[in-house]
Amino acid sequence: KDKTPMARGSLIVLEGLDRSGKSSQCAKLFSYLQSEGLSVEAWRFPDRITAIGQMISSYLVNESQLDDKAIHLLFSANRWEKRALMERKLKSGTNLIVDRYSYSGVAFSAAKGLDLQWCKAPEEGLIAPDLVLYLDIPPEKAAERGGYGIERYEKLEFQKKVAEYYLALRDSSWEVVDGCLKMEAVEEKLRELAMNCILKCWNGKPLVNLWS
Ligand code: 2DT
Ligand code: MG
Repeated sequence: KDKTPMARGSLIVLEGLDRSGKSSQCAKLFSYLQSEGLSVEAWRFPDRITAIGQMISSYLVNESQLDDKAIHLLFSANRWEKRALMERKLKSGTNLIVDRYSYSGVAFSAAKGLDLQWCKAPEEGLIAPDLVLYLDIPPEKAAERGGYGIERYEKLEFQKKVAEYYLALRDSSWEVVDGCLKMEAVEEKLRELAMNCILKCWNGKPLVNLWS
């Protein structure tokens, strides 16, 4: 009741299809917040550095084959292994800008045909993002942008399915930003939305878990 609100950092996630501009925008947002004197770190999932992350990476570059459910659980475990650190960072006032999170986890696996609820279950209890910035771009348009790489999933037909599942996962933490706008316009929009979110968290918006 008379709980003093705790100032904390915010968890800001960028999501979108491959070639939607996510990674560039993460980098830009990160430097901007840093230049504003805020405590901020840039994270990404999969985190390919850890032992689990290396298994994921070798799967993505087709050096290994894994059952669809097994790889789904590895992606999730890769987030779980960073959960405690994530909570400490947020509680100590550091803002996190994260390139992909549970929404990618669910959308990509569901696009392979796995049951949506089954895909969501292992994400339950991870920290819920304060803000999800979804860079919305038609899959055809994304495919035109310098082409896809050679990794698994980087194919137009598959990306179309992923896009459908992403939009089915939208919740109140989401802001859909038109990824077809000029890079500078997207950057400006993201800055504004991020600053707003950071202020709310600093003023004590409570930390909650997925899927709330
Ligand atoms: P990058 O291109 O961003 O490195 O992603 N993916 C990602 C999943 O299938 N499940 C997940 O939980 C996450 C985080 C999306 C590599 C690919 O991995 C997919 C693209
Ligand atoms: Mg990629």
